[in-house]
Amino acid sequence: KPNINSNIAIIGVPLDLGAGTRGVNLGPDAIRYAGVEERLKNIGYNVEDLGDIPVNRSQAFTEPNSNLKNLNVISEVNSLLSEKVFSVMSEGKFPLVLGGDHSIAIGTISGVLKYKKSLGVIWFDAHGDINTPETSPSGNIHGMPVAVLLGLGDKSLTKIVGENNFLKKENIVYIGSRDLDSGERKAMKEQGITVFTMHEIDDMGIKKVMEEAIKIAGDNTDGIHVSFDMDALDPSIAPGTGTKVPGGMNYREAHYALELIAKSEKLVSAEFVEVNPLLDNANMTGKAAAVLVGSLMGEWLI
Ligand code: NNH
Ligand code: MN
Ligand code: MN
Ligand code: MN
Repeated sequence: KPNINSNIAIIGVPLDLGAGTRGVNLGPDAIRYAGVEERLKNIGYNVEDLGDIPVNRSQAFTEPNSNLKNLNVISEVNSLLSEKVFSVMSEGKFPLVLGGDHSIAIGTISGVLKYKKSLGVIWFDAHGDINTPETSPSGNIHGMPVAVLLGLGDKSLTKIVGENNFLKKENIVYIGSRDLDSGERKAMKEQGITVFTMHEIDDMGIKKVMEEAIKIAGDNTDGIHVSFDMDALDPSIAPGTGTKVPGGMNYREAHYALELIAKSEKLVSAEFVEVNPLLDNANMTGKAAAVLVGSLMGEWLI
């Protein structure tokens, strides 16, 4: 095993209200049924599954035309998740969060930030997820978590992170981007955020990209968090996700990227999101997530 905390706490977040397509709430169980816990136990981790964060759907879809759809439920779920992640880390455990739509990164990462003040984040995604309510083309909050973590956007979301607790723009790096909205490109440029799009992966190769990404997220920080949106992968190997974009990372690029993060021995927390079993083929995407967790946690080491 690489030098990663050997006590893992799995937290499921069955939330799909941040996405435009229904069904990603079924993602946590899809990853569980793909055997993620057994996989980690087999390589020597102590694993406990803490079950799911409750999602109260009774208040959902009351404002379908809002530019912050389902804000109330999403704020509530993320507050609970943030507390849970913080308490897990305070107990000396590694939080492995299974989504759910990507809005849950607000809860996961804010929880980690309460424990590790200077955190690096590696964001694998076809998308930028750095929209604000003003720039979002959809009003779907899963397209906004990075903005919220940087302190931009609606107060009821940024307050979950906390005034003096925001992620630093120099500590986040994107991998696999290929579908950015115009407001997102502008925000990324203005903030000076490092973005390794698919073009850079083609150009530099995944090894070079990851060496730079690990430097950005890992040098002068208290550790690295991996936020892995399954749509970073090419849709041919991960069809069960709501916003597929052609030309994504291939199987070995994704695994090798996560293996290099394991090797860095700087990993402190992780989340795998946007698995939608309703769009999938025999849980291919849930299985892909479970196998990627293995690579991130050092399963490849002999
Ligand atoms: N950029 C679009 C939006 O903000 C799509 C976001 N969808 C994602 N993000 N799956 O990862 O609505
Ligand atoms: Mn995303
Ligand atoms: Mn995405
Ligand atoms: Mn888009």
